[in-house]
Amino acid sequence: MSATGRLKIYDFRTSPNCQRVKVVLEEKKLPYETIPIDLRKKEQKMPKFLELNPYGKVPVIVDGETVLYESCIINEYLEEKYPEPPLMPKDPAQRANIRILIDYSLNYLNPPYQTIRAQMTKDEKERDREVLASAKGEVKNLLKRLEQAMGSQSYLAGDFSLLDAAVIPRFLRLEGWGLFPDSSLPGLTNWLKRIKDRPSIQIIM
Ligand SMILES: N[C@@H](CCC(=O)N[C@@H](CS)C(=O)NCC(=O)O)C(=O)O
Repeated sequence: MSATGRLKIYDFRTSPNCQRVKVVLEEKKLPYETIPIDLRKKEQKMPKFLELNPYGKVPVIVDGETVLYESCIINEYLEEKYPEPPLMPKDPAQRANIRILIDYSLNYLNPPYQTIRAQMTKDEKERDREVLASAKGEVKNLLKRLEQAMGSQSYLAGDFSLLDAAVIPRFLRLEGWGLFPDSSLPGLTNWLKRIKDRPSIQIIM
């Protein structure tokens, strides 16, 4: 099925939530127009933008008459509306497991991830080393579940899927903060190396 008109994404280039949607748009080779929203200028809180997304956040996509926000919901919509190439397995149980792992990686893992982020955005000398080390340890510990789920597969759930798209922006940041490569997470370390060869990932790096 081809796109009805050209999809639009309201985007802030470095936003991880926008990046996971752009990965799916690229994987599905959907033509799209990027409308930059400058979060530093609070453009996301302007009345015109709030008409699109009452939460005042990016991303938003416009597909014909359809206006959607919430990155993971947008990705599910893209998968249903533009099923080729498929980014979810056919089996309902496998699909449910992917959704559990997306939720786990974005929500369950969020508290220590945000602690690291808060520390890393400070000047080096302002960082609390103990807090940082403990949060890094906690994230690595939580990532063991993804490492196990992936096993010897090429991507987190076998073939490249919405799970890889959902979590890659977070992993690129973890790598930037020094958590990867990690010999205690060899599967995820290799996956991170491999996934960066995909053109869809290169556009968010
Ligand atoms: N749950 C939303 C979160 C969206 C979100 O927090 N977007 C951030 C950019 S990464 C944003 O727009 N922040 C600006 C603000 O909250 O004012 C999603 O997955 O799309």
